[in-house]
Amino acid sequence: TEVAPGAVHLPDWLDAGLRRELLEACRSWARPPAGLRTVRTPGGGTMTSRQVCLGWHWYPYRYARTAVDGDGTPVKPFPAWLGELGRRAVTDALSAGAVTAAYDIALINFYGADARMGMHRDGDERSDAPVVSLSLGDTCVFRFGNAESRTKPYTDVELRSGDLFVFGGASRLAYHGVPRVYAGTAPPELGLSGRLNITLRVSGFPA
Ligand code: MD5
Ligand code: FE
Repeated sequence: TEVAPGAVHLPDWLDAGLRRELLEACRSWARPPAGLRTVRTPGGGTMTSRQVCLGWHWYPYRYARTAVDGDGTPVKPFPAWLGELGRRAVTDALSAGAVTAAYDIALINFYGADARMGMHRDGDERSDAPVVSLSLGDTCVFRFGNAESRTKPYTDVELRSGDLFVFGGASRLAYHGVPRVYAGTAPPELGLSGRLNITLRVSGFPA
């Protein structure tokens, strides 16, 4: 389903094996060093999701090679298999033959029952390649807005465990957020309490 130009939602895209493998990988990435952390914004705010990065470490509002706002250790490497998954996601969501530069960043956010993400734009990368978003665990409301302001018009979409969302083209710099997570809605067989969102991005930075 195309939610906006360049924004494509493919529900239930991940197969059962990949869901389990991704969750297991997230559990290992979450461990120290350079593991899951709470992000503090310069204005004194605290993000309610907790985050771990691969490839490049995001902190408000730039990237580094070490967990500068965590334990200071080198960011974990971005695995090749995750990049291949990103390319397959783009091929499936956009017109066949869509090409994109190599994915080299993963930002993984863990949402407990009370976690939210305020309306924001992802503008710290130097590439206009589509962002690939994969969801596991609890269902959430994903609010997809416009490129001009944090306010209306926006479209609310429910993202469920196994869903793929690709944000490219005119949607790449749109405001978006997660106003609510539905606690206890994760498929029981996954064994995840809460929600995981994995975004794959192209940095456009010199290696
Ligand atoms: C989430 N994560 O559900 C969302 C899904 C984040 C974040 O927002 O920054 O980790 S990814 C949504 C996204 C990413 C890039 C562009 C656009 C949406 N967009 O153009 O709407 O936890
Ligand atoms: Fe975002």
